[in-house]
Amino acid sequence: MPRVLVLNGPNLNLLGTRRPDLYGRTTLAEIEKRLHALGEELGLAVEVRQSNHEGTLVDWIQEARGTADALVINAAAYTHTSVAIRDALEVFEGPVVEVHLSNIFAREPFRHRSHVSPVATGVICGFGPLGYELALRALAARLAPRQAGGGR
Ligand code: DHK
Repeated sequence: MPRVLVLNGPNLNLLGTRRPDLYGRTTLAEIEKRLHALGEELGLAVEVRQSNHEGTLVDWIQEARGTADALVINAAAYTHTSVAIRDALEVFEGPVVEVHLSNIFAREPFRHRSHVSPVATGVICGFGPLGYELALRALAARLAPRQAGGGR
């Protein structure tokens, strides 16, 4: 079964109570539960992690080489600042989906630049927690095109 690692960056542990006007009221634990259920439906083994630390995220991306087939990443604020996360993602062999709950392009100019996008397979932003589910569906189509109906 293809393995998907879902990584979340700083402050996403506060989802549900942090700026619900921007990020909604769904907690990270609820997102994780949904992703596990969807993973079962799609035939993907899903693991969800969150860290407030840049180096920890870099370590997890490095470890994913050989242990995960695909990555979903919401690097949160590090999206806009971290060359280290970008460089780690660049050497991951499988598909990478960049996710943001909010539409970063409709927000402050400093959020318009992503260091992740140039090394991502695709980007989903602005759909709240649904973005993570869309990312899993996109990966299912990539990793097992016949089963997921994403092949030709
Ligand atoms: C989450 C954050 O914490 C911000 O720093 C990003 C992202 C946007 C999101 O929309 O999921 O700028």
